[in-house]
Order: sequence, then structure tokens, then C-alpha cells
Amino acid sequence: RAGLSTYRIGQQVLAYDTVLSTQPLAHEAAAKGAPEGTLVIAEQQTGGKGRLGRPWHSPRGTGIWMSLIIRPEIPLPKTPQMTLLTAVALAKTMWEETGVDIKIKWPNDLFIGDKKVSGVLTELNAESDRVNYLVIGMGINANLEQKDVPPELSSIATSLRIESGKPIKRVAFIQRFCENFEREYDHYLREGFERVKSEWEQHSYTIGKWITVSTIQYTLEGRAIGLDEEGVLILEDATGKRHKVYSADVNYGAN
Ligand code: BT5
Repeated sequence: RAGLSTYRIGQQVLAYDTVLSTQPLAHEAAAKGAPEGTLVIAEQQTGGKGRLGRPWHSPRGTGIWMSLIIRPEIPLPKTPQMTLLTAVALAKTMWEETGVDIKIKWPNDLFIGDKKVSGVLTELNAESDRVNYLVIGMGINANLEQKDVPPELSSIATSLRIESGKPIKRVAFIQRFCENFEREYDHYLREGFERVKSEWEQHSYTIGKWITVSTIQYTLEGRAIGLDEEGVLILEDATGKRHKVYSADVNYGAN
């Protein structure tokens, strides 16, 4: 970790070879008192997961599969802001390391063009109304080559290497990410969400697009027009009525 200039993010790293998923390992470490900023990293995940139990393809040696433990003293309803903050820090790092333009698709995907290069999975541990810790899982397709992308993902997934034509130095990438994350996070804890919100909007793939959101309860169509001051997505439907979208799956274009 020579050259890492953070004071807590990434200062403790638990590195594994093959794991099912870095998420439960991070939960275990957090429950045992791992300090804020601890990173759990694996070379390969055999049961990597996305949201809603979806699988996350995590082949050996090609990606960055990691989970970050943070312990922010914020009210529960603000925890989704951490996903947005993470996406901003990732987008910056990817751009700095490759020069490739990165877009953030609400709430948790990073895109190059129309393909996903990274996804974020935020899991919360709380007691009554208090946040104990968050585990932020990040899957970054760093050095996957076309042959590493399974056929069922080939039309929706890409990697930094495929897009930039250059191999990614993973350790340098992780260091740079830790620095970017720490800077954003410290600023957020001191000053609030405003900066993350505007950076997120600048990098947004979603804003301005006509989208369909679906949850178990409802389906809604409209134009994504921005984030509110809490980080909730605002959608304007065909009649001009505005809706807040907290957490949902988003499809682009009308259904
Ligand atoms: C996500 O879920 O995008 C969050 C992914 C988080 C993965 C990290 S890796 C480290 C940590 N440990 C874990 O076990 N997880 C976290 P979601 O939005 O639900 O997207 C999942 C969908 O993305 C899948 O259903 C596939 O369609 C697609 N997908 C799977 N693997 C992919 C990959 N490597 N690259 C791009 N897309 C992928």
C-alpha cells in the first residue's frame, strides 16, 4: 500500500483469493469491529451477487471485486446517498485511470456507452434508527477481455480494458479510488450532499431520459429530471406531475 495517501479508507485490506462473495465477509469483519474504511477484496467470487439476489459474474484475475465498510453517522433515510457517492468516486477514478467517459445510471450502475462496466451493491446494518455500518460492494470490470464476458452478458457488459484498449493497473486503481472516495466522503460528512448531487447529475446517464420504473407495487413512466436534495430521483410523467422514485428497477424508453 505504498503511495496510498488516505488516512482511513483502504488503510486496512482483507485480501482473499477465491470467495463466494466479499459481502458476507465484510459483514463479518464489520460485526467484529473492523475499522471504517476496511476493504475486503477477492481475486475471484464464485457466488458474487447483485441486487435482488441477481448473480454478479466475477472471474479470476480480471476484475476488482471488493466491499468497503463505512460507519457514517447519518439518519437511515440518507443511506442511499452513499450509493450515489460511491458511483461518483468510481466514475472519477475510471475516468482518471483510462480517460474513458463514464456515465452513471440510476441508482447503481456505471456505464460506458450503452454497456455496464461496474455495479454497486449497498447493504445496511442498522439497529432501530441507528446506522451501525454499511457494506458497499463494488464490481468493476477492469481487465476482462471479450472472451471473459459470457455470451448472455456480451450485449450488456463491457470492461475498462475493452473500452480503453489498455490493461488496468488494479492496485493503482484501488488506491486512486480510496483517495477519491475519502475526499468525497469527508466533504459529504462536513458539508452535506450538495456536491455529490451535482457531480452525480453531471455524470448521469439517466437524467433527461424517458424511463419506466417498476417496483412490486407500481409501474410509472416519465422523464427523469434530476435528484432532489435527499438524492431521490424525480420523474415527470406525461401530464407534468412529478413523482419521487426511491428504489426501483429502471428501464429506458417506454414499455
Ligand atoms: C449490481 O447489481 O450491479 C451490483 C453488483 C455488485 C457486485 C459486487 S462485487 C463485490 C461485492 N461482492 C458481491 O457479491 N457483490 C459486490 P444489479 O444492478 O442487480 O445488476 C446485476 C445484473 O448485472 C445481472 O443480473 C447481470 O445482468 C449483470 N451482470 C452480472 N455480472 C456482470 C458483470 N461482471 N458486468 C456487467 N454486468 C453484469
